[in-house]
Amino acid sequence: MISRAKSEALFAESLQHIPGGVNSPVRAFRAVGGQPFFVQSAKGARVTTVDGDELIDYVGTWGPAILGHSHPKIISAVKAAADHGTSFGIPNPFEVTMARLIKSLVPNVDKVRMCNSGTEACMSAIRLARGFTRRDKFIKFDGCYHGHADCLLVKAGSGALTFGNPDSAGVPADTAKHTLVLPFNDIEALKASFAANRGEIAAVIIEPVPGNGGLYLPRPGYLEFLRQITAEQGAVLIFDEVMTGFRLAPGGAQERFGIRPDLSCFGKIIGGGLPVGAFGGRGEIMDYLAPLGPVYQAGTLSGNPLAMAAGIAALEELRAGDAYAQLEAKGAALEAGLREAAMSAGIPVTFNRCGSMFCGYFRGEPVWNLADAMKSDRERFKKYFHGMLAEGVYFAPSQFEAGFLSTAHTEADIAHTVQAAARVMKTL
Ligand code: KE4
Repeated sequence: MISRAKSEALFAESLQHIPGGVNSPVRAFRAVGGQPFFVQSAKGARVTTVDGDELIDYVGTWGPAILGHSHPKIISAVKAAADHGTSFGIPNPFEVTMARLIKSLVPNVDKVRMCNSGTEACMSAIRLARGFTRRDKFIKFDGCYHGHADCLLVKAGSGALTFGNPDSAGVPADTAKHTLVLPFNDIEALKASFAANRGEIAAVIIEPVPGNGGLYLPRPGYLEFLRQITAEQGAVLIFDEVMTGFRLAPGGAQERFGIRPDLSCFGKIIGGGLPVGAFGGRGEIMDYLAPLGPVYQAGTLSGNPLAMAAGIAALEELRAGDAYAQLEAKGAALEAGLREAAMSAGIPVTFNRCGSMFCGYFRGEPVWNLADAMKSDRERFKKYFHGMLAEGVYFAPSQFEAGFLSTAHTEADIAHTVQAAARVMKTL
């Protein structure tokens, strides 16, 4: 078991100052029950709680920690940059280096704009696509999360083909109505939506490998069809690679699947753990952005020198070695071990994986979309989550989140995880 005294005291106080005691809802453990632990420090594949417990971390701060926590090259880059100042609000050389690095790794990006979160990146990309096409409607997919901008907190409306409904209090129906929400992996739904909104759809935004409903994969041919129909219909194809970017391949999912989106959104890894977002793509679209064009977008801390220094260090380290081969091998080993653990315990599990992103669902049938994912046994997941935590392994505190491996996870870490899973699954 992990000790909790200091975390509990901190959480009790945090509840007095911060809504729900957390600065982002998923951290509150509401999906798994119990209280969150507080972290004192993190190094490599491990986090250390304020009560002194060390946990093997498969959340990796939700994706940024692809090289493990506190990678020495990232830490020294941030320290060196900090000696020269923490923010200028004036162009600095790091911004040019970062833009050049992103373009070198993602050939579909002619120009890129830095911002401060994945939410900002996706929100801005949609505004840009609307400005470029002079159309209002756009398509997103059930289970895909693109941050918390109003137009993205939308669920399929009753007239799902023609308008969306708010999925959060505070989002006006007038805002939500322009957002069309379709099931992922459903080509017929795409065809029907474009037919019902001919000439009105500005963009389609998609997580090419959705990591916010757990993890599921595009069916063969699906992304290719999406690229074809958006090109035919004059809609901007936006790949939200905030999670998959620079993780599934040096050039992200678009490299792995060989698709050329018009715009791409990035975040997480390119900040090396510091606050960052970015969006980029075809130059003729990007040049619609202020100060060149009529689409406004801005940010006090965009291109912040510390975030840029951290992200540059991360991308250069990823590019230097054989990180992607390592991540694939680690992912395959973890998958094989967890499948074996479930088999030996006689527990039906569907395990989806793409490189170093994964999700195990407590259900025997395949998971290709959110509806499938919702049928998994969440009570079993809760027991599994807490059982693994007691074994010193921290998975995401929700069935509907992806897990992340890093280059810092060792064979011993994976062996411990798999042996612990074999023990815990027998108790489910
Ligand atoms: P941020 O605004 O949280 O930096 O990024 C939003 C975002 C956009 N697109 C994708 C594909 C994302 O996964 C995210 C954020 N991911 C969540 C994890 N599911 C962040 C964790 C949180 O909300 O605390």
